[in-house]
Amino acid sequence: MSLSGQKTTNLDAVVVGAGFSGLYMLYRLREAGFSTRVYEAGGDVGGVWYWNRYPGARCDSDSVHYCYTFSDELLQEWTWSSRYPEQPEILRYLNFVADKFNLRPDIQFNTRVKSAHYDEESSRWQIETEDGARVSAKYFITGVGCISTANIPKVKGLETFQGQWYHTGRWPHEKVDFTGKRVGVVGTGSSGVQSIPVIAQQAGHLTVFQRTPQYTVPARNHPYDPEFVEKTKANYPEIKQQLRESFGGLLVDSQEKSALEDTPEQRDRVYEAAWEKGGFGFAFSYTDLTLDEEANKTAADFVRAKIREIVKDPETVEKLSPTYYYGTKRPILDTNYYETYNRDNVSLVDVRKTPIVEITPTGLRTTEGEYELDVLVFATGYDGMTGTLFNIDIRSKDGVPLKEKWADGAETRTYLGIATAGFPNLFMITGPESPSVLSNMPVSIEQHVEWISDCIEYLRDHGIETIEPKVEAEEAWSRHCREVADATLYVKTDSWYTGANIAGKARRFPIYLGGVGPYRHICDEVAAKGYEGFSLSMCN
Ligand code: N01
Repeated sequence: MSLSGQKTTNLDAVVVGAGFSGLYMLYRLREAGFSTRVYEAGGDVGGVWYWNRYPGARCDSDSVHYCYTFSDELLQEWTWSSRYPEQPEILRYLNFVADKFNLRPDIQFNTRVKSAHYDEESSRWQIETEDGARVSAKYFITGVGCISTANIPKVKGLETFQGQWYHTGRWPHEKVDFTGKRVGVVGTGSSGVQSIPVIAQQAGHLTVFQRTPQYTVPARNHPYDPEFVEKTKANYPEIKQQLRESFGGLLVDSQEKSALEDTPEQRDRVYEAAWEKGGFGFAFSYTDLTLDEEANKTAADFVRAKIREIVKDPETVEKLSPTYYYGTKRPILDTNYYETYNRDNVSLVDVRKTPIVEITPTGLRTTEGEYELDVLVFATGYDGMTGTLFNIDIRSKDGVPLKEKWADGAETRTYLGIATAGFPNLFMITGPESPSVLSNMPVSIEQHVEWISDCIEYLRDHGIETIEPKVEAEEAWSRHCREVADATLYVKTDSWYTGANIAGKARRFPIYLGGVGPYRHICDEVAAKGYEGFSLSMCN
């Protein structure tokens, strides 16, 4: 049922975002007969894949697993070219999905949702967009992504810069030409590590401003051979089941034992094989790499040895060698990242030692001196997990802003990472305290979308007006989430996971680390028990 031409003031559901989450949410709700509208700030579908057009942007989960699995027809019709395709191919895929399922008529592009206030009297969400339009919906569903609010450092003088500057997550649609230019890249997370080798090939000179050196493992991207694709397509039912039951929503070779059970020689063989194979397998080589300091050190030492082997200049080796616990920032995959520092046109500046002081009209100044630049690229990441949710003024039935409920220091946030007490009929796809960014996102997105649409159908079929977590269920979930995280090394590292990258943000670890498969079972059990832990109120 399309909404085109219909009155839009009263909808069953409003969904925010037309990326992987929003597209599938729309499909499911529409199939179930709910009038649904998606609002999308971008000019087209794609979510992160619409915005992240920086050089070298590509996925780093195997593409045959980094996709929807809900439609057998779609799985058979779409063919991925390679293990880690570039952004344009992933964007083409999402456009293909939107067209195949005729989703566009129910998506309003170039429209940012400004506020969503729950009105207890009507039991409806009152939603306003930035252009002043208002709609009312029974269900308000966020599919805004976990890392979509760009973090642009507040460096003095940026407005005076006479060259061009960009953030990787807000890349222009037109090609940016670096040929012969003096380029600076600030940041060496996944976006920096992907873009630096590509920019280096074009730039006259590239200066990388690094605050924290990173562990990265070769991606070893390669075109798929047709036989592999055919076999994969034939096996999708089994693959889908394995992905859903897996720990991270990925299929990787992992040894079900501690790194410390192997001798140093055995470990070297395991790590070397994973390094050669490329991909996330390295991070899963042993079960305790993010649990035990000694086990962690074995993987960290291996990567540091690789850096010494690859990079020629000893001073650069020193600067590039990470010291934090391996894997406790987002593991990174690269193509020729460390090798890039052997190029004559690339230099590395340690801005932890010599911090950035200001941007000048002609470049960037650190405490050590000024670097003249024509182009400046901020690969400085995002206000993750909550930043985008907080940019919408979401208010509870008592008028409390979500931002206030989750204020710094608040220990309790969500039930299952899907819903939050005080906000009836609000659902968050891959919300805080779900596996989200520590999983292969499409797998987690499909799980949430299916759980949410099944829930909404249940409410309709049982004459239930509202659903909302009970405070005690929420407290127990937040506590469980925290206890699982506290048993790992993740909480000991400053990262965007913990909010440490954003000045003034409270430190917490809002990701459920219990694993995708076990988490799915918990959510399914809650539903099977009539939405245990939620309060349900009947229609009058
Ligand atoms: O951002 P990041 P990202 N001065 O936060 C540095 C996903 N992703 O865009 O580590 C100087 O990881 C910061 O330094 P530090 C993926 O989940 C996926 O790269 O905070 N430096 C860091 O080096 C990923 O984790 C894909 O000390 C500053 C960098 O900027 C997430 O997105 C591709 C600074 C930011 O790294 C975010 O990745 C790309 C400052 N003021 C992204 N502020 C794939 O699918 C920050 N930094 C492959």
